[in-house]
Amino acid sequence: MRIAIIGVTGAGKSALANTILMEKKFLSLPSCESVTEKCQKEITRFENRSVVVVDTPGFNDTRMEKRHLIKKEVSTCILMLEPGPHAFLIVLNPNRFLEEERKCLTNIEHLFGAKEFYKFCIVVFTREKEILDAFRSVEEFISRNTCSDVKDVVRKCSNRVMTVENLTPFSELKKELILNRIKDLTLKNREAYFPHIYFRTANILKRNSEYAKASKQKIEELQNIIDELTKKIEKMEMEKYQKQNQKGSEISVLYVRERKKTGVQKESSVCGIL
Ligand SMILES: Nc1nc2c(ncn2[C@@H]2O[C@H](COP(=O)(O)OP(=O)(O)OP(=O)(O)O)[C@@H](O)[C@H]2O)c(=O)[nH]1
Ligand SMILES: [Mg+2]
Repeated sequence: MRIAIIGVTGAGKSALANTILMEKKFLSLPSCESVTEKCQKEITRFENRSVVVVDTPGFNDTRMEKRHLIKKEVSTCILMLEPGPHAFLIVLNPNRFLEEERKCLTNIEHLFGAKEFYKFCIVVFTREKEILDAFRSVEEFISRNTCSDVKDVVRKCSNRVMTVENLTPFSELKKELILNRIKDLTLKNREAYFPHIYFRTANILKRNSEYAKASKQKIEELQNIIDELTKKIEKMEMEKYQKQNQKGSEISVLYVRERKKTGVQKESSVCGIL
């Protein structure tokens, strides 16, 4: 199973990832700024299968505001979940739904597309204890105490919602509850994974980089061949030049010798005349 954890900064994405892994592998801190800045991938096991979990930075992050940076992280996240995620956990803090959260949901919808994407999503409210201290169920909390945007995203996810308390100690039971919900979704989708354009873009990026690597290698090989051929040509030219030089000097020796001979002959004939 391959899972992407997405949502607003500070909602508890990294804490949820740790709950699933039952280990503190992801940095989770109280902070007024975003803690996770890059996607991180970890692997755990569930029912003899490996489960890949990718934690992401908040998609509302002010420092990630520039859309291309968010896109880059989305591509990284999808690449880490190759050939594509089976589930997206949209993490929300039940205590907050302000402009940031609204912006985050809009960004998510923008980045992943609409209808098809929500087939792979589950809304996860962290701080379960606080919800269940005040309401009988998460459904009651949603119907009585959330705004229309939250209701809307829950509806888009076909009412797939769960609550998690990350601050209690790790437990096998909590891990199982979460992963069973994801397994149900995966079975419902017949093990299909999210086939979004970003997944394709990520693959194209990867293929391009492989192609670039192969091309670089090819260019280096060709350069080596050219270098060798150049050396051979230079050597041949040198030899040719040396041969020519040798011939030239042989000829000039012959010439000098010939000149000397003819000169002697001339002299002797002149002497003879005289
Ligand atoms: N009470 C309570 N606090 C939680 C829960 N989950 C997370 N927190 C706290 O919320 C704060 C932020 O949690 P993170 O896991 O760092 O949040 P994040 O979504 O990964 O934040 P970024 O990495 O900044 O995007 C931390 O202090 C957590 O301890 C929860 O279920 N209950
Ligand atoms: Mg985080």
